[in-house]
Amino acid sequence: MSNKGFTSKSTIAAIATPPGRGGVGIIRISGPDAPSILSRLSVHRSVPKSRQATLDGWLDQSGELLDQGLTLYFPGPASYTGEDVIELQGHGSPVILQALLSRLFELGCQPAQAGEFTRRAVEHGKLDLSQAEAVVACIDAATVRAGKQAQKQLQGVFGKHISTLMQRLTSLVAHVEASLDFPEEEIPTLYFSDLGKKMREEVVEPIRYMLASAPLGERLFEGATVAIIGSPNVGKSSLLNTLCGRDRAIVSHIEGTTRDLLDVDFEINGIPLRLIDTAGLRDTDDMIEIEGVRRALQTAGSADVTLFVADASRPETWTPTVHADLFLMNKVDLMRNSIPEKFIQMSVSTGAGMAVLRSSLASSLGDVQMGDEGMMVTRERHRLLLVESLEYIEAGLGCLGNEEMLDLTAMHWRHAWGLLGGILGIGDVEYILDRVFSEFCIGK
Ligand SMILES: Nc1nc2c(ncn2[C@@H]2O[C@H](COP(=O)(O)OP(=O)(O)O)[C@@H](O)[C@H]2O)c(=O)[nH]1
Ligand SMILES: [Mg+2]
Repeated sequence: MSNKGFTSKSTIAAIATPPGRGGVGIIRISGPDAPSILSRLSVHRSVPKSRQATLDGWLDQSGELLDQGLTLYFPGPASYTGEDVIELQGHGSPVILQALLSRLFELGCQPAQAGEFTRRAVEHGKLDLSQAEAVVACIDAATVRAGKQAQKQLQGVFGKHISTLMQRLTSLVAHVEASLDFPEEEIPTLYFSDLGKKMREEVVEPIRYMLASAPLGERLFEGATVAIIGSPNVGKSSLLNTLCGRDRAIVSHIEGTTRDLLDVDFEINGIPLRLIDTAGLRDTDDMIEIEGVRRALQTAGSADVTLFVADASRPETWTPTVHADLFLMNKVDLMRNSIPEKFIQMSVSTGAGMAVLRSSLASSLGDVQMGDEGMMVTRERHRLLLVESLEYIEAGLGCLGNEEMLDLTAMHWRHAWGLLGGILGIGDVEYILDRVFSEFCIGK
């Protein structure tokens, strides 16, 4: 773990609970002076027993009681940050919490930067960088599936897979380097083809497997947009209401009912989605509807997935005029003759075909079943490092056949190792840390 730029000498404090009033408000303190500062704040003028919730009171400058609640003391290194940590659990008044915080600053605490508690945990080797990122993911999880995935990463399952790949790389590089050290020795060519085979099976294939999960993994946290387009009256708004399970959009037999964009958040298989209903595509003289159609086309162009809806009873609605990912034939309760094969046949009225639609939508969002969900790639940062490391591994494999170029193989593979290390925060990664922790909130 890099200790470069390691300046965790100060004692930091921040309000850890979100802004606004709440039942409980929590202030966290971390650093070497935490116990002595607490003993000047507490009515008991002392630090409570470690790891025991203790009823406490906290005083202002003039010795008056500001608030009372529980104080928790976690001596380092067995604490979240690895330093002495103190948590004050008081009442959730923003004014009183702010007054307590100001008092802590008077007593010598520094304001914590965004993510500084977790950053200190990384600097003290309590978490690797992928685990620290998982802390943000746990907070941001919009679905239970995303939350469970973030937990796996926080437990270090993903990081463990990366370090296993790094160990395998190290051993393969060592084999190449050993042969470089003894150039006079006759090394059978089979030796190198075996090394190449091992590299493909033990490193390249697992990385490819992990990368295949990235579209799903990233969408699990970033969400995806799904646009519904089609002619007027085909049942677009009805579909939106059915998918999200509530009466969100006005449905009527009158053409041109939906003129503005209308969106609703929901999930399919735990993937958070924003579903966007649009104005029916048609030529019209109505200025507002023209603008609605323009916005519909724009939305269809930028959505992650576009659903084209047609009306089984009106073949004139069957030809999409813009790109679409899934083709839905609605109202098959009215007619189901000679429907082109690319359409999913469905009826919002009867519920027919809805299960097929949901699963097709999930697969077009990249949903996959993984044997080990802990291998899922959930961040662009991880994906880019994996892709780049794969390029260097391949470059190294390309040089493996030629004895003159073996040193290049070792060099490329060592570089690939360093790229994988970047995922865990190993190496000279100050700039990575700055970027990763800029995503955090204060108090985490
Ligand atoms: N028979 C039948 N009618 C439907 C179905 N889906 C929607 N409708 C009706 O079609 C009309 C237009 O629906 P709407 O959702 O407003 O269409 P939109 O203009 O595409 O948004 C309404 O009268 C709906 O009740 C369906 O599956 N079967
Ligand atoms: Mg509509």
